[in-house]
Amino acid sequence: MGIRTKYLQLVAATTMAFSAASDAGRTTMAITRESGATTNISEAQSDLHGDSTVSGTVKLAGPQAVATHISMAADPACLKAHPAPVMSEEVVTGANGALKNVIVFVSDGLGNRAFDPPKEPAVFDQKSCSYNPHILGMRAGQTLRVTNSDPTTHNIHPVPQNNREWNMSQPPLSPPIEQTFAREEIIPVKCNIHPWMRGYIAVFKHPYFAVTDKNGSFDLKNVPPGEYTIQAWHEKYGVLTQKLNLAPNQSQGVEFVFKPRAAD
Ligand SMILES: [Cu+2]
Repeated sequence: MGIRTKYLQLVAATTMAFSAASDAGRTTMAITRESGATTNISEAQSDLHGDSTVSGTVKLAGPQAVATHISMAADPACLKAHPAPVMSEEVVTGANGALKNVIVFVSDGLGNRAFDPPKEPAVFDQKSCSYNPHILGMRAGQTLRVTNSDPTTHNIHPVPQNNREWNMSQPPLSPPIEQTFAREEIIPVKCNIHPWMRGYIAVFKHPYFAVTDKNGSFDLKNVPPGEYTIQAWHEKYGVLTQKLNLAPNQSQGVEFVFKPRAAD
């Protein structure tokens, strides 16, 4: 049974009526039951989630990449934060070619399902003159909270293609900067003061994304059954795509292998 069929049956069974309204440019929905009680969208949207999982690993084929060092000598406060040499986070590999910092996500197959963003902010911290996390996955419309944990000034500057560009200075002990991104996009982030600082904010309209850990592992949980296109994005090696058909209550494994060209 397809998710659409299942969903329609669910709607019929509970005799819910949907109404849509536009609130300050953002579409919201209310659900009215026969009793007249109204529930909020998060309850309604839990119906959109499934019980299937896509999990797996991302690997880098071929010789292990040579880690590169970053020099933070231009700012004594940054240099002081690192007694040991600082390694670039662009290519981070683990055992057996495991590739860290790949964002894996559903790129197609959810149709016109709409998911309300979480109320909690997504936190992007500037710590020891690096971005933490290096790649932040968050939702369109969710609050991005940028914090500065360093005793030096940063100037955070996301460089989007499909969202509004901004850059803001954040001296030590400043309050958090809060912003939102309206549209899906993987946005490079730089610091206008420290040229080595580079991170990414990946913005999605749905909750089915994950960033690989040092084992190259990821999990996409609570995915509804359906036919999906899954992508794995890496800042240096680009995008890999796979299609899969996910049955209800199924755990499906997927492996992505980046095969860099010699020039990479
Ligand atoms: Cu900085």
